[in-house]
Amino acid sequence: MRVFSGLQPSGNVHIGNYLGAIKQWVGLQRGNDALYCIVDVHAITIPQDPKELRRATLETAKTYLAAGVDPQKSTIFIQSHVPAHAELGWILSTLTPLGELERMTQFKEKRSKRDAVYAGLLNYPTLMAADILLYQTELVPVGDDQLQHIELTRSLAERFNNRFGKTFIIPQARVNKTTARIMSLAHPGDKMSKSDPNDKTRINLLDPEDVIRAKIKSAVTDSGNEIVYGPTAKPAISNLINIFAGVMGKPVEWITRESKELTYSEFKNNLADAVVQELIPFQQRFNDLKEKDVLSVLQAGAQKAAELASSTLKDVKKKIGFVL
Ligand code: AQP
Repeated sequence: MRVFSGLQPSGNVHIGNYLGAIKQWVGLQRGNDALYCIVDVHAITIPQDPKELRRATLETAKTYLAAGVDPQKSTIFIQSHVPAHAELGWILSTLTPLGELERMTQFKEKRSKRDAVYAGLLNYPTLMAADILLYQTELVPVGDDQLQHIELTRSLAERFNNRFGKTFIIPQARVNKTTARIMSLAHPGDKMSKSDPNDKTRINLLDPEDVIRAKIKSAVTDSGNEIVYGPTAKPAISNLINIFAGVMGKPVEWITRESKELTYSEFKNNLADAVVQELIPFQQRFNDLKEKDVLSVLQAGAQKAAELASSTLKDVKKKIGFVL
C-alpha cells in the first residue's frame, strides 16, 4: 500500500507524536511503499522564528531516523522541497467552500488561542489534502486529531473525481486505538501538544532522564488510588496507562493486570522506567546522526517524492484545463 504521513517542525516532538504517529510509521514500512514528510509549509501557518524553524526541521528529520524510519525502505523528505504540494493545495482550495474550512475543529481551536489568524491557517486542511492525494496515498497513519482533515481530504478527492474524472485514490486514515490521543500530563482533558507553553504537560523525546522522571512523577492523577482504566471516570490514570501500553507495545488490559496491586507512585515509577528505556537509546541514535548525512537522505527523498508528485500534478492540470 502507498502510505503517507508527516509531522510539523513546530516545536519539540513529544511522546504523543511518537506513539500516535511515528511508531506506527516504523511498523508500516514493512511491505508498504511509505513516504514520511517534514511538513514545514504547514508549520508556517502559525508564525515561526526562522532560525528555530530550520533547527526544528532538521531535528524532526533526525527524529524520524533515530525512531527507526529507514531511508532504505521509506522516502523521507521536506515538504517545501517539493513545490507540487503548494500547487495542488492551491487548486484544491478553489474547490473547498469557505464554510467547510471554518468548521474544522483544529482551525477553531488554534484561532481561539491567538489574536491574529492568517489565511494560511484556514487553508491548512487543503494543503494537507494535497500532501496525501499527490502520492495516490491509500493509508494515512495519524493521531485522532487529524481524522477530520482526512475526512475532508476524502471528500475533496471524491469531488474532484466526480467533476473532472477519476484522478485520485480515496485514502483511509489509520489510528492506533490506544495511542490515538495522548493527553496533557497536567490537564488530562487537553491533547498533549508541542505548542502548549507549559513544558510540564508533555514528555519531549529529547528530555533528559531526570526530566522525564520528574514530569511523570508530577503528572496529575485522579481521585482514589487504584490503577483502573476508564477514560471518562479516570482520565488522568487512563492517559498514563495508554502511554505505558504504547511504549511497551502491550494491550491496556496487560498493563492494568500487571499494575493492579500497585500504588499510584509505584505505577508512575514503572512507567518512568519504561519511557526511559524507550527514549534513552533513541536519544543515543539521535545524537550519533550527522547533519550532512541527514541532508543527503532528505535530498534523495525530495527527488523521489518530486517524481511521484509530478505525475499526479500533471494529470490534475490537464484535467482542469491548464495549458501544459
Ligand atoms: N497528543 C497526541 N496524541 C497522539 N497523536 C498525536 N499527534 C499529535 N499530537 C498527538 C499526531 O502527531 C502527528 C503529527 O502532528 P503535527 O505535528 O502535524 O501537529 P499536531 O497534530 O497539531 O500536533 P501537536 O503536537 O499538537 O503540534 P502543534 O502544537 O504544533 O499543533 C499527527 O499524526 C498527529 O495526529
